Amino acid sequence: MSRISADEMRQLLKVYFIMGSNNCKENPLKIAEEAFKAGVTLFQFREKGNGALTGEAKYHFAKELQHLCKQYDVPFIVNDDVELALELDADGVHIGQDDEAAEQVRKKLRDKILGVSAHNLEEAQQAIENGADYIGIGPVFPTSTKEDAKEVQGTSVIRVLKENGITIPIVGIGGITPENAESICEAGSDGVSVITAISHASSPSGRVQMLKQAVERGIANQ
Ligand code: TZP
Ligand code: MG
Repeated sequence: MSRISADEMRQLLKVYFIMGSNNCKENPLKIAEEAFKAGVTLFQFREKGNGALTGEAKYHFAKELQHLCKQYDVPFIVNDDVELALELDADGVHIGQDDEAAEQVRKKLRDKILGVSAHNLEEAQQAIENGADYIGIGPVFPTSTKEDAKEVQGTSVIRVLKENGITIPIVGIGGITPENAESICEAGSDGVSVITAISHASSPSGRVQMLKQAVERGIANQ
């Protein structure tokens, strides 16, 4: 195996669904399956915050979601927990600035996908140097999903990265909906990563389709 190419990564970032059991009001597996059927391109298992599963329960839930991902050919990324990702032979890991150092995680992951959250040009450059395959930028819009989220930045950081010649695949995060997704991609993002927009949707499949269309419109206007 070799590292994922930037072009392949960009395709996967188009509709990146992130979810944990506590982000759902109904059966999480049912929501995920509906979303996958409608064309989610990448999935992140993010089991954290109030009421999150731990230990065995977390492990089994992750396994169920990974199984579903395999069924629908959606790569399975694990948030923060590098050991879990390796144990499950997941497709990759996403880490933030306060998690294990990206350089170390890259060594452990070998060729698996590594995503790193960055909030400015310096953090982005560092993540690239440390072996990231893509960078998550946000919160782009106000969100109540992440309690310790940093200041809302709109699309300004994405624009700054593009203006400074950053070519690594980029995905926006935070408060993204079908209504604002186009503007994020227009600014230079390769796609959108969302939790609530899909996990709380009365029709997850309808929501995925709307996000996909908005992303394609935004990319066409880059
Ligand atoms: N990182 C920055 S904002 C955020 C994370 C994990 C939460 C995004 O959730 P939502 O519900 O799509 O706003
Ligand atoms: Mg983290």
